[in-house]
Amino acid sequence: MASPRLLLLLAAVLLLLSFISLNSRSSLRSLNPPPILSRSPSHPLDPLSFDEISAIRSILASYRPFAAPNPFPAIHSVSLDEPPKSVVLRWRPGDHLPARRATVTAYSPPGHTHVLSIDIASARVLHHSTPSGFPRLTTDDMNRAIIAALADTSFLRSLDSRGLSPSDVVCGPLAPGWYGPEEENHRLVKVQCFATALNFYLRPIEGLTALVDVDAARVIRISDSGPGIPISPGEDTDYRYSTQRNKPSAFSNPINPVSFEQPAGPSFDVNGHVISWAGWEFHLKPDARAGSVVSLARMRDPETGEWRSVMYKGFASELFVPYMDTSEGWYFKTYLDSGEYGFGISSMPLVRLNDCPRGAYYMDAVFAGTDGRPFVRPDLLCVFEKYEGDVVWRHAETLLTEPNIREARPKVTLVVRTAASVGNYDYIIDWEFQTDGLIRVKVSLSGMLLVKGTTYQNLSQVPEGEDLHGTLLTDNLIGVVHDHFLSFYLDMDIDGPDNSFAKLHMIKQETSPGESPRKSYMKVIRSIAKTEKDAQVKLSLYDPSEFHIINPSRISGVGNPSGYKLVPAATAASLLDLDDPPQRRGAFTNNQIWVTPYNQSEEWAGGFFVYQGRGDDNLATWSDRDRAIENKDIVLWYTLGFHHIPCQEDYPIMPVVSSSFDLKPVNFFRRNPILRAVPYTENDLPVSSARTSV
Ligand SMILES: *[C@@H]1O[C@H](CO)[C@@H](O)[C@H](O)[C@H]1NC(C)=O
Ligand SMILES: *[C@@H]1O[C@H](CO)[C@@H](O)[C@H](O)[C@H]1NC(C)=O
Ligand SMILES: [Cu+2]
Repeated sequence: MASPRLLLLLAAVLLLLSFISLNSRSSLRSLNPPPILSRSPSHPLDPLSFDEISAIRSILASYRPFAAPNPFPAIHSVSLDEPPKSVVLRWRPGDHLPARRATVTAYSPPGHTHVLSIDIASARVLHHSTPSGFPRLTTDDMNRAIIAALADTSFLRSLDSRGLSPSDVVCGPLAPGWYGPEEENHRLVKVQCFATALNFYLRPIEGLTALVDVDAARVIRISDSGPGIPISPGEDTDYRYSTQRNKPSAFSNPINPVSFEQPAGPSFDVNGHVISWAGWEFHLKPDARAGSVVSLARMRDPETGEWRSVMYKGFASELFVPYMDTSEGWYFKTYLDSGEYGFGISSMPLVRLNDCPRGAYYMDAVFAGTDGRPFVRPDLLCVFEKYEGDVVWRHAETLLTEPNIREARPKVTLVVRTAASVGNYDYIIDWEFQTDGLIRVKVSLSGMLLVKGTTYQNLSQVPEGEDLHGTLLTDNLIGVVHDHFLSFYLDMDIDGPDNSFAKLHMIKQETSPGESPRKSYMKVIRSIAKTEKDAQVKLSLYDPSEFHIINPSRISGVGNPSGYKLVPAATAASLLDLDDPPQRRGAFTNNQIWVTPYNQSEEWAGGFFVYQGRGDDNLATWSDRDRAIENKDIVLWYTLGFHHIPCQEDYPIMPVVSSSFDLKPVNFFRRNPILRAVPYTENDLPVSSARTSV
């Protein structure tokens, strides 16, 4: 247990650290950004500014169908309608910005979804369509559904039978998925509640669900399969430091505050939304649906000085989180979090010094509220340099005695981070850039498990053969088995838009009699995908391939095409039936890799409208058109997956579980691009040393 004096000291150190962090922020070699409220766009891909969103609201308010006396619709999203790629690629700093346009999704109850395209300068609505499909919920929708449930007499009776009144509960607005005609033609929310507690997620009121028609604010049906299932007391589940610090704890000493040294300050530059660092340059913006979007990533060739394009646009396109319990209160929990709730809009401000280290640069977001007015979400993104004590390349020569060769270079990377809190779960997404041209995309999961109430307090009580659909975590709580899949949109433009997808298939080749003492070797067979179906890939350890995006017109001196390869790491595939309704909606997980021809309207792997969608407009349906993809502008899609069998350590809050994938140069550079990286000496860094005892 830390002594009060130590805590005081710690507080003083933290205070000091926050001053240092403020100082290092101002010493960034960046143009000091103007306050977010007065910032105007300076790049064709810059997100809509505060003023632009205000202007769009005025345009909508005087647009005949929405102008008084007609009711103003609920605004579900307002985002930049990016100019065509060819226009963005031609644009140079100093040029006029291409026309600023926005796409607005709005909804007029009951049942009218609007998609509008707006030209801001001319204050005109260019297109207005009323497609079928529902946009993600607004917070007003969520509140309306919860209030309706808590006003329903039969719902109240069910609460009352458990000794609870509306003031004793916290309720969640759950997307119902799509299972047939019931989930069509009207917007639905399933409301489930928890008994109040700081960590209410661990006190489910099991089995009680209100199916609510959102527009009518009316309860359609109550199901209650849970009387008799106790509500966990949720003792000792508050995870805040303010309550934990006074507990007798830990047999180990606390770790002293840690930060890595940058005596000369950070090495990245921020110019509006353009970040540059160590030969990299990219455009970075917050997005209400995707969280963060990295665009126009390019790298300066260290040998020629040429700027070389790597990726036009990359972002987390959709998530699929199916829970594996088929009972009435659980079967529908098969979330598509980005399209149903919005990843960016669910991201709260990052916690300085803890979510991102000292020296981080924070970027605010401007989003539109349900009324169409702009609001600022501060610190949505952070950018920082990372040093974990790793090595980027090394060699110690043992066969030469003279000269004595010991060469090692430290690995420093640049990280872009966001953290979305979609209900109980937190998703940290990192885009990490390395000096050798590698981009690592890392996903880390934390937050609270969705748990199920049970009468069991000990596994010994569970009848033989009964499937708990999860792990008994503590008395009366089961952590339900589930998956997480995140599909990434990766519009790779290796040395220009026209690229091909090459598979380097590795097979066992047997030798012919007498050829060699060896019986077999691994042989690489290279092929180019002609159409989309050739590029639908299911990963397999015993049937491996490398996956390259290459530029067939950019050939190195020795004849290899310039390329980047996709390198999967630990991942998981969905085991649901292809015809299971949730799997049809999450069909982008049917393969881990897909390649589609570039099409500006195919960006959301689960479809543009996901809420109660049937899955008829998604990556799988696009790809099944089997369009040509050879030597064309193509988009790579990779789905990273986690199977999650909860365990006791995930309670009451989960330590992060991470996985990643890499985009790694292959024959892109003539040779190791960081041969001239400079090693550190003791003059570069203040020396500090560990406590030692003999
Ligand atoms: C739970 O069951 C195990 C046997 O499976 C038993 O050893 C243990 O004592 C039980 N614990 C409680 C609290 O009942
Ligand atoms: C672009 O995508 C949309 C939506 O999937 C589709 O309707 C359209 O036909 C596509 N265009 C081309 C040229 O494939
Ligand atoms: Cu999980």
